[in-house]
Amino acid sequence: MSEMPRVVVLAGGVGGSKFVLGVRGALRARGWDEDTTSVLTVVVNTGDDLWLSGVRLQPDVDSVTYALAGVNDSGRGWGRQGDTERVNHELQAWGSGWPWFTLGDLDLGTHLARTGWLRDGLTPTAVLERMSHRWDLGARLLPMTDSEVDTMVELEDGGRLHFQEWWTRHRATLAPARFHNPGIDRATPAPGVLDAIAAADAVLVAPSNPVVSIGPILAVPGMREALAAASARVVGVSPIIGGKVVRGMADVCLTAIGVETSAAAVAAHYGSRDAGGLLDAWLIAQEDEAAAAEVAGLGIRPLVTPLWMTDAAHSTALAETALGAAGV
Ligand code: FO1
Repeated sequence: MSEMPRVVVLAGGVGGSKFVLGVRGALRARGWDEDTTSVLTVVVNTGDDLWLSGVRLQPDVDSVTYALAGVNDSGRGWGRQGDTERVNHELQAWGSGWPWFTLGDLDLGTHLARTGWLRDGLTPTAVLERMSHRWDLGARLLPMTDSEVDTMVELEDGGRLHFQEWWTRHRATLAPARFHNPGIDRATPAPGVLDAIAAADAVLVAPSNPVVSIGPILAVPGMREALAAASARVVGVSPIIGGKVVRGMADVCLTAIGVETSAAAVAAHYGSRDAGGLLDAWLIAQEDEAAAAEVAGLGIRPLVTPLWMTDAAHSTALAETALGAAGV
């Protein structure tokens, strides 16, 4: 391809951010002069979003933004590098928010700015567009939808709580029966999402949580149809390496929806595009090489490649392999 390919990435938080950094790196490494912002669109999960202490939090949107800006706390996996917690202590003293949930001072600046603009009547898409101008992100970020569709967890014991409480307070230890996003049936993809998918030369599915990160994106009405109709190939990256989740508690989410924690089972969960599913190709780790035949049997092209994104160079190499699998 002689022109810069147009790439759409579907992404959640930590795995999504590292992968998007890699895609930006791979596009930049190809040596075009063009700013990658015009060709790289990231559709970000907003199912993790919540209202807390009067502000709107968008954890996955912020993780991707901060990572592309180079201001993320990469050790912790969320929030800003070198953040402090003065305001958080004050909020705790007032009994505001959740005692187990930290709102960093710099991070709160983001939430306050966002909430102010939402209160002024801007849509989440317009807010994110405005926020993207602060740094040279090299990507256009779009929320999956402008509707508020926060993820709720219904427990085996009949209880029901916000995903963030289940994840951060209980560390996914309460047995989940179901995850759902109230109102998602009436949501529509954010402006620009469907056009970006239709115009894409490659659609990449980041190695994010298949249930609570990629799941909500695919659940927005119209999204699956757009992906099925895309002229680009859809290439996914397994979030499972050596039969284990890389980080977080995605295995608990997978078990809850009856999917085994394996590269082949997640591929089967997404399904082959030829059979009405999502994927044309699936990148699996060398540790999971034995799963390649099973993936091929699903009608999905397996590609065995190193998946550990331990640094920028590895993320870029992985993204380059994914772009190659998409034929660009
Ligand atoms: N994760 C935690 O484990 N503890 C926290 O106190 C916490 C605060 C927090 C604040 C803002 C933000 O954007 C994310 C935050 N996260 C925190 C991460 C987040 O809860 C989850 O890891 C993701 O939503 C799951 O992808």
